[in-house]
Amino acid sequence: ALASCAAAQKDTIVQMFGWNWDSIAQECTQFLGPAGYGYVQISPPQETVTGDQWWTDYQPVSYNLQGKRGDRAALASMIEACHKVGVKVIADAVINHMTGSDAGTGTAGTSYQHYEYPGLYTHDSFHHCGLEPGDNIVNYDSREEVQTCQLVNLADLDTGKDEVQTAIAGYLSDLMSLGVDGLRLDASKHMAATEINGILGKMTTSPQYVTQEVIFGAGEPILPSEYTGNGNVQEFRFTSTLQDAFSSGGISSLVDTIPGESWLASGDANVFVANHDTERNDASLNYLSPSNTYTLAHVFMLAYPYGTPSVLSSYEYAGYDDGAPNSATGTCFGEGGVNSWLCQHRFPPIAGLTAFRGAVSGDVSNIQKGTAQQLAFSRGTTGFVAINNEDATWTGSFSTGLAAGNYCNVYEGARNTTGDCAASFVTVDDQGAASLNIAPRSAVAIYVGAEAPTG
Ligand code: LM2
Ligand code: CA
Repeated sequence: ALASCAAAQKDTIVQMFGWNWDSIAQECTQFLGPAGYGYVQISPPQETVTGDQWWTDYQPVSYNLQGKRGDRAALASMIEACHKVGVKVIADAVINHMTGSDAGTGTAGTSYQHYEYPGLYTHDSFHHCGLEPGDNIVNYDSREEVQTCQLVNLADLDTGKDEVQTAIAGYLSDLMSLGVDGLRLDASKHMAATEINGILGKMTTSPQYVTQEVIFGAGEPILPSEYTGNGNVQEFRFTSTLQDAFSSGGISSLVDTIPGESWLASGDANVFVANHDTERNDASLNYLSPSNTYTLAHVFMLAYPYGTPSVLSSYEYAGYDDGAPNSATGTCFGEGGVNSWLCQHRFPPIAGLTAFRGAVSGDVSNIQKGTAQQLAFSRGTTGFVAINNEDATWTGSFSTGLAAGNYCNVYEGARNTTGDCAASFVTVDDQGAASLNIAPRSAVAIYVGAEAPTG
């Protein structure tokens, strides 16, 4: 059941996957702040192994804040720029492990070997679970194996040890000292919830927001709900449910089935249509999904009061390993072709629905359904959305819950700063009804606060 009195929230997170710090600073000022996004989630900021692949970010070499995306000074000034326009910063914190590769030199010039990171960790800082071959996790039905063996050969920190917890807490506290507001704890499932609690307890300042990556696996012993004492937890069942619904299963029942029985409570959940892993491994919709389903799923996520939503902002890729394009040469403008920035956070429906989410409050009401791929609902008396994930127009008179008036259709984009609608508006009559022709694979969204200009 939904929590009652769902309040307006400026809580939308944008995961700026692969963006460098200077570009994020610019985008905060130019777009994210004015658009009403609550947070940017940045790629892991610490020193990593070198290479062109995106995933080098997930192999820490040290906690020196000099990675591919910029140095400590650039990080600090990005945080300042984002704060200036009311956008908070969440750092992706890779704390379960260090590198997978044998030996090398990191992005800040630190020489390392597997299990030896000068001045930071030595052989004894790591789990050596003894599983043949290579200490790697195979069996996800074993809690011990998942948490003390290695994820794809990545040297697994002994996060139960006091000195390891202290070192990690020192790194996270350093991020906080630069103004970081929140943390995404990478690979949380691979650390005991009590150990994460120990690490957070050793920090000098507590983060304002924490989200933990604990991928739900049917039948597995480690449950997302174990981690709620530390902060939010990512609800991957939301992601797969939207993928199924928008691809084939039908969206009309989503208001009845989300959240599912054993899912995280709304206040504990962080949800997304896709993240950087799922967009690559078919565990979600992605930018290549047909028939506008990727965008329409975002409309549902942002309109529906469940969890804290994250919008992935990523880039086109030809292969799994492809790293981000060079953001120094521009991000949201002037590029095309393979490996270009997608800027999902600027998609007019996504920006428009982020504004909607920041303004509406109230429970889901006035639920209206057409076919199994058509769903409309109100958020109390403050907003209304109709999603037509069908190849035919959805025509009808809809109860919106809103007072009579003309409202901008923010599916076409947020109302602009001069008060004009991005494109068209919807008229609500004295009974709160609107006559709509909703185009195939499209949506309509209106809310109190985005009225159409009069005259
Ligand atoms: C995560 N969450 O738990 C991240 O969201 C996910 O993106 C990370 O995997 C993973 N955990 C570890 O932080 C990525 C990527 C992997 C990549 C690792 C490490 O999905 O493909 O593994 O980062 O960079 C790569 C190679 C893999 C190799 C490993 C170690 O793809 O074949 O394993 O490095 O050298 C031998
Ligand atoms: Ca572990």
